Amino acid sequence: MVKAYIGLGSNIGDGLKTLALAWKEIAGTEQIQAVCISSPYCTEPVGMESENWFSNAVAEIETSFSAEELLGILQKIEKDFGRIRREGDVGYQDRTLDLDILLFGDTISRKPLLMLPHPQMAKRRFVLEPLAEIAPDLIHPVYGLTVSEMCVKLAGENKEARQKIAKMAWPESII
Ligand code: PH2
Ligand code: MG
Ligand code: MG
Repeated sequence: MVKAYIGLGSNIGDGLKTLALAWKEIAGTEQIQAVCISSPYCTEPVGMESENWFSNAVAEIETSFSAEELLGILQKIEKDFGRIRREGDVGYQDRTLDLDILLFGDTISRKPLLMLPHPQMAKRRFVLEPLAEIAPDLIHPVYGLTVSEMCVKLAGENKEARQKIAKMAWPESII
């Protein structure tokens, strides 16, 4: 079994509900054991022009799937939740559900379709803060820093560190 971390995001529709249902779907998949999910966060869009703020969270799982198999499972769930990818789309689009593999054990992969660890994670507050909530001492296999240290580093760094995010709570009715 490999420990993996998944970033969940949604900025169309009821994001909290979508993330909670997607987590149930992931947790109910054979060969995946759900460990935990962070609180949800309401986050300003980064790297795209959109009026729709995101709901984001990070989940920890253990799995006997390969990273490629896990990616296939997550892409199917995205599709089942109405994610539409149009040919010719440039840049990031609003989405009902985005599921990204952030870390897959200590795997380092530079395959264009599956870069691991996720190449943008060190710059994204909406990833690092929920990840720090559930795995503050986890060491990034490339940077050799803990997630807590990465949060501190990002805070001192660039304009994306000023991305607005607010920690929320899961409504009791949905988790
Ligand atoms: N995902 C992106 C691009 N920008 N911004 C926020 N706040 N949350 C996201 O999940 C997100 C984003 C590409 O996947
Ligand atoms: Mg993403
Ligand atoms: Mg994605």
